[in-house]
Amino acid sequence: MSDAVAAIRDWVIRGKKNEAIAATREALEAGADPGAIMKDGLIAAMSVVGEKYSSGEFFLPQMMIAARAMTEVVPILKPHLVGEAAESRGKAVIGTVQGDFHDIGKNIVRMMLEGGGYEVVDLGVDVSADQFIEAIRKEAPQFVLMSALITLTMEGMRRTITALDEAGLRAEVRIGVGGAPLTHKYAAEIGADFYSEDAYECVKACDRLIESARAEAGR
Ligand code: B12
Repeated sequence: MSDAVAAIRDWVIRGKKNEAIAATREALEAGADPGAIMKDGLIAAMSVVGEKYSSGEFFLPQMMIAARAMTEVVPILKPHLVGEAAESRGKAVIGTVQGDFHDIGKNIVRMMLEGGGYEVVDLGVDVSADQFIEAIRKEAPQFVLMSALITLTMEGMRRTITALDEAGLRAEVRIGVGGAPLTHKYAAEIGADFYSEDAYECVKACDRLIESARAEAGR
């Protein structure tokens, strides 16, 4: 990892948003790879913050100021990470499940999908199964994407999928799930169509599903 990326990571861990912003601008001007700033700088910072919180070195306020620093740096990176797509590839409804207020990862997924040419309807955080159902009826998306960061709130994904089934909507959409505590195994167990470990993989998974639906329709 370059010194510039390490510096951004360390400013975010310390919650120093102005310094993190300045370091990010400088690194971009010096030609640093924006993908590396995201992955090895910002996302790595959040892992360290999570570890420090788990070990008792950090408390909620430190976690909050680090999260705020990260949230402020992301828009600076956005134009360097995502292009302008010419045509819409498809529509996705995205939200963080009920009881969960973590949205940094979801917002990155939304940003990368928009850059990849998808129209994204963002339902925000603490989204109930009923709210997902209402949005599917209104928006008719190809994809429903759910994020969860807390082990206990992951069950909101299962509840939502069951509710979609009961509402007769399950076959209308492809369901993708993600968030730090998720696994392929859990995604399969609750009947999701895919799990991706990061935003880049999520765009690729949606692309693959769109391509196979097109191939199927052309057959
Ligand atoms: C920042 C943070 C916060 C911030 C959130 C700010 C915000 N606006 O989101 C604040 C300080 C508010 C917060 C609050 C809490 N937090 Co918190 N938080 C974190 C922390 C440090 C980082 C999360 C993060 O943003 N990571 C960076 C992003 C980019 O990564 P990501 O979310 O995983 O997203 C990537 C992928 O997972 C994927 N992805 C994400 N979503 C989706 C969706 C789809 C469809 C797909 C395909 C992919 C995908 O793509 C993303 C980008 O590549 C984690 C630690 C950790 N290691 O995760 C704890 C952590 C998640 N928090 C935790 C806890 C306990 C809490 C609180 C309960 C604390 C409290 N006592 O109040 C509250 C929860 C309140 C609530 N009900 O939601 C625990 C959860 C423990 C558990 N396993 O259940 C963790 C793991 C910390 C810890 N080690 O204990 N938190």
